[in-house]
Amino acid sequence: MTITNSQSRDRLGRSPRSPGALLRALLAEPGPTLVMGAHDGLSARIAAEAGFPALWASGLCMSTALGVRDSDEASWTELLGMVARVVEASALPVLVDGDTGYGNFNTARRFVTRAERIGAAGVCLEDKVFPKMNSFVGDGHVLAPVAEFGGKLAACRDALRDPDFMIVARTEALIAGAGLAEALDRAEAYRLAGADAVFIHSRKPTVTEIAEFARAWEGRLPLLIAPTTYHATPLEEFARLGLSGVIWANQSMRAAVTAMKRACHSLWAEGPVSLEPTIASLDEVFDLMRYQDLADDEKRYEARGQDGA
Ligand code: SPV
Ligand code: MG
Repeated sequence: MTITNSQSRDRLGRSPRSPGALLRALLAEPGPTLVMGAHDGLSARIAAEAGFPALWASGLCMSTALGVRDSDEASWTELLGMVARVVEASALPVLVDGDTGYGNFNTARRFVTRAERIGAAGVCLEDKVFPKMNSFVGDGHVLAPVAEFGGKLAACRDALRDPDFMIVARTEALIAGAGLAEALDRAEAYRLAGADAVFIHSRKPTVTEIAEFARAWEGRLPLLIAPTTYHATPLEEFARLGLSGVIWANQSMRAAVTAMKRACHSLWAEGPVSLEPTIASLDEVFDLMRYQDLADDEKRYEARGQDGA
């Protein structure tokens, strides 16, 4: 399982390779790369400190952090503002959840080129119609026509500057109940349209339909999954299926919801006494945000200024 990034990096953790090249290299390594969901600078920093080599800027989680539903209620510029925070907070490659691309081929390529410019490593686009609804909500998931979505992928590919920036095509065929054959046909069409990887999504409680897809796919492109509902599957099984990426899409946001609820209820009902030992100290927060680096830099630049005076 990939848990570290072996690329050479400088003192600040920056790599000489582009974010897209870094993500490509990770997905090409043997075994699934574990990609952690993030929704702001803090969750990105915590995921990086834990050891994850790449991040997923989750539409669900960024929407939740903005206080809105994952049904294209946040504008794409609002979401890219969040993505910028995720990118800046760590030196890790970030795969951006671009939902449906917010309309047609033109809005999708605008989104993708802006994501590239703010330093993301790739964008994942899904083959539903705008406005989409989160894959775990309801049954009204309408798939976009295959040719239209293929054209959208091709337009995005053509608009990019970095040839290594990744376009990941996500098919929602299994979510929409369209079946395995439709999912495979769509993934193949998206490969031919220029996708660099495929994200096959499922909301079944077991890995069975993902396993069927992965076996039939036979590694034509790197395959990514988000095992939100089939989380009990051992990671070794994902490796056996030849998966390239496993995205823990929303666990960090859900952990934060539980912790914030507990803290608010406890403070309201009982006051601060029982809460304090269960929450991060301020020193822990300052360490995470590297306040000490700022103090060190202050001394360094003071000295540099005196050298030149
Ligand atoms: C997201 O994180 O927004 C995703 C993955 O699209 S999921 O919510 O699991 O569908
Ligand atoms: Mg999403």
